Amino acid sequence: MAKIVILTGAGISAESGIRTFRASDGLWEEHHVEDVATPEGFARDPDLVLRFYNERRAAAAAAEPNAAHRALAALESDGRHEVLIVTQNVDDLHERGGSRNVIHMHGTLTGALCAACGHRWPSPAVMARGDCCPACGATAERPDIVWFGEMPYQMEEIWTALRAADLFVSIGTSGNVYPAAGFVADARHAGIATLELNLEPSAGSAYFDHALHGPATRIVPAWVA
Ligand code: BJW
Repeated sequence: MAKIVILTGAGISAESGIRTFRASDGLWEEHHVEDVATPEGFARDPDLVLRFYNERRAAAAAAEPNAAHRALAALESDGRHEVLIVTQNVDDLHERGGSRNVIHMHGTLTGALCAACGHRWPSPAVMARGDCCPACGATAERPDIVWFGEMPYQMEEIWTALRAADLFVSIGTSGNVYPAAGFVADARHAGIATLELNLEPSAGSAYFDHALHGPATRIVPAWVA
């Protein structure tokens, strides 16, 4: 069975109505993503950061998986491919679209994390300052999101899968944020075929063997078919 590792980014959820990061210059209410998605930003203004994620949580819950999410789920269940989706997205549209083998390397909007003891548990729909950790009782609840300067989740598992893959596919990501942006170079180094599916050429475009450009809901089902 052909082993395929698929990296996805905000572009795959764009047509479900979820805003990408680097559209509108990466600004959210005049704040740079880098300011609301850092431990320093959270320490400086926790209410702002909690509001940012409460809004994103509501937007993700209201969104529906699109044809690109469903096409990847069909690829996984066709019995001919071993598919691992490594997503940078914190929404759950891959799972709701039917995918089973998904790694959320940047965390999830549906998770809470204790900054004191590292315990992880399901997030309330609206996270407020002062909520306690169910494991240690500290009032250190934060979104279970990997912010800039923090280590993404399951990196060893991702690199192991990447080294064993026959094909690496990158979908809907600008290729600006590491370590995910480096996967294509890692794959090339390991002699694995690489394919980019994106609205436009990404920052790492030159590294890919092949590319298809266009909206994900058109080009992902076309590639899978
Ligand atoms: C469509 C479409 C449609 C639109 N159809 N396509 C060098 C090496 C290693 C690290 C660094 C380095 N230099 C700097 C760093 C540190 C930093 C980093 O990368 N900074 C950059 C700004 C340079 N990285 C980190 O801090 C990471 N941690 C880390 O490196 O730990 C140490 C380490 C070292 C070595 C190995 C392992 C670890 C952590 C990064 C955390 C990122 N967090 C965020 C926010 C949290 C999640 C959230 O709130 O949602 O994650 S930032 C934000 O960017 C979010 C995204 O997951 C991430 C990537 O964005 P994405 O998905 O690519 O979205 P966009 O908007 O940029 O692009 C969308 C694309 O879709 C575009 O190309 C569109 O054209 C396209 N598109 N519509 C198809 N319809």
